[in-house]
Amino acid sequence: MRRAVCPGSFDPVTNGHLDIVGRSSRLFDEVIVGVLINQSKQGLFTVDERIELLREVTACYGNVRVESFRGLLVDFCRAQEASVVVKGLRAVSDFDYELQMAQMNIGLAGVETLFMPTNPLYSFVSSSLVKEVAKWGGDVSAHLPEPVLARLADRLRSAGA
Ligand code: COD
Repeated sequence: MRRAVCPGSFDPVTNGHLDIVGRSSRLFDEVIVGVLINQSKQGLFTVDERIELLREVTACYGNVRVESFRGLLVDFCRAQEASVVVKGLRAVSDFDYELQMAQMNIGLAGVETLFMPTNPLYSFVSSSLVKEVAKWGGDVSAHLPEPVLARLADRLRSAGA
């Protein structure tokens, strides 16, 4: 079985992430979305909330699973029996660091990285930028799946932003 991991923080999942997951689901038998548990970084959404949103917006793909992981990505890949990581590349600025991680991951455990060019519609979209724009009342509806948009509005309202 050809199995790939799409890893990230997903705080929250954007249309850019979803585009990569959807395209990966057509290339692999199974795609596992891996949500990093990073105790040193407080997110806007808890890991459980991110997983819930990801499950909701990927439910249309029959071969996508969402799991969390802590520690090294290559250990998660090994536990999931996946030998490929899929990463979206937005711009040259993504490339330097992504290349370093890809080379480290192949050296550590033989895990290959497949780089997928972002859909130009989402090349400037990131979770952090979307949160910042939404916080100041900007329209981010083109960049987020509908359930995420609603949850983000609720969260920012309750945070008094
Ligand atoms: N278009 C296309 N792709 C996108 C877009 C977009 N608009 N936005 C994001 N992506 C893709 C990118 O491939 C990105 O890598 C991925 O989605 C996740 O994005 P984020 O922002 O949610 O997540 P990051 O960048 O914080 O995630 C980093 C990882 C968790 C993948 C990384 O830190 C990691 O592997 N950590 C585990 C610890 C480890 O193994 N460290 C050693 C690495 S060698």
